[in-house]
Amino acid sequence: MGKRMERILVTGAVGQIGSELTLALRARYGAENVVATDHVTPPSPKLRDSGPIEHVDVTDRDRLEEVVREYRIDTIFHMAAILSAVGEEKPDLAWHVNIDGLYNVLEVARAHGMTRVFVPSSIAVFGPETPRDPAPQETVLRPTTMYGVTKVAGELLGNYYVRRFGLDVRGVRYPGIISSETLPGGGTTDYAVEVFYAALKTGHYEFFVRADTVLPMMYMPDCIRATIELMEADFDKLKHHCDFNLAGMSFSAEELALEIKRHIPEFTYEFRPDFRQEIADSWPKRIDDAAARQEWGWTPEFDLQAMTVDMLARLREKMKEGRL
Ligand code: AKB
Repeated sequence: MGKRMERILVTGAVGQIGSELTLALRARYGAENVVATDHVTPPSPKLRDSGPIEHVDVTDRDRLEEVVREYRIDTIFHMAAILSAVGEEKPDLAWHVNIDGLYNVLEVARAHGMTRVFVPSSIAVFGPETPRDPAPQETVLRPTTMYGVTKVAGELLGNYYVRRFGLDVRGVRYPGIISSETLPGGGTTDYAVEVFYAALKTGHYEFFVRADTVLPMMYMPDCIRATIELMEADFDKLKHHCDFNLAGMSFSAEELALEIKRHIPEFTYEFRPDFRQEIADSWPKRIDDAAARQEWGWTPEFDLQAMTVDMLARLREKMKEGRL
């Protein structure tokens, strides 16, 4: 099993995945052992008041190292990143945060002899030359976005640290993540989250992709479980490290709209593709995640139907509490 993860730091803890991952890690490893860090202050009292919290911009190595020292951190979940759509608008920022930030995290982890580091990758590592249905584990990685370029480099860098320095770095290629707690910021798959909020709040949604756009997606409870299961897996059973394909479900934008309409019959929608369509078209429709299944026993639980029921129930609850 290797060394235990005892003192954990999460970067990007205010983000879509980071905010829910931090709470899950606090529940599992003890609230005082999980330090939430971000360059912005968490708006959610749940995150702010449930454990230690520090201001860290991952591009500032000295500050990161200071917090690592102060809390005697042995494990980092590095969730801070610029996503695909913002990355196309600000490629310079995407490079700085995703590459320089990652390099800082890996160097600090190496210098402090850390137990383990989680570095997320994405379906954005694939490009138009990759087989789309499904994208194999071992395949062409020629993305056409800056985000994708940084994610390929991140996988290579993580694998390099495993081989060259013996640092235990692990990561998955996340599909689009659907969740009810924190909105995603600046991704191409954001429509699959926004549509739920719009259906409940205004009854109408304008998709920024075509009706027939099919992308790999995953519901947050599966995403959190996959992340923790990979990090707790036996190192000796892993042949891959930072580049596991990870599948949940796949559906077209219209299939998603119709599924929501089954629960909210008055919901209306239209399709007005913008620049994000080109990004979506460069990504696969489905993912072959046989390696994750074989090496650490991955199995998703949520399909489109189960996810829709749960999302609507959680968002209705938030609405009642005045949090939507
Ligand atoms: C994005 O759309 O940029 C992200 C991703 C698939 O990595 N959600």
